[in-house]
Amino acid sequence: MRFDHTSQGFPPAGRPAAMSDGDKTNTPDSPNVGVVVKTRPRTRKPAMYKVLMLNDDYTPMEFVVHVLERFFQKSRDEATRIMLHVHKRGVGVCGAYTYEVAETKVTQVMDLARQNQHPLQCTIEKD
Ligand code: TYC
Repeated sequence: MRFDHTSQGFPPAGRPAAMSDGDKTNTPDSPNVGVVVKTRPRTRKPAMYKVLMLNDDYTPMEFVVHVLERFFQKSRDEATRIMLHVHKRGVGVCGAYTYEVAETKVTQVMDLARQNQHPLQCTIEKD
């Protein structure tokens, strides 16, 4: 059988693969040396968007509390606190999320409100 490089024993024992004959970048005239440069990790925190809930005269308080529990993972006490804040002040924050998540929450709230014929409105505001 002829020598088959896909079988065991290639590259030949005693020569590390990284320094095989094919490495043309590390030569006596042009050795692999250079300045060590520290790189700053190029990651950015995603922009956050607040979901705001608006007051109206018709949506039942209990429905708003339900929405805050279901879509914003609030406890009943926290949901009630936020609902009463919106009722008294006109607007309140449900939570802060990345853009797509915030957009999805607004759609979910508005869809459920429309299905139940409530005029409840919410919007997105950059954090
Ligand atoms: N103002 C409403 C009422 O008196 C209750 C309400 C609270 C509606 C918060 C909307 O985002 C809202 N039934």
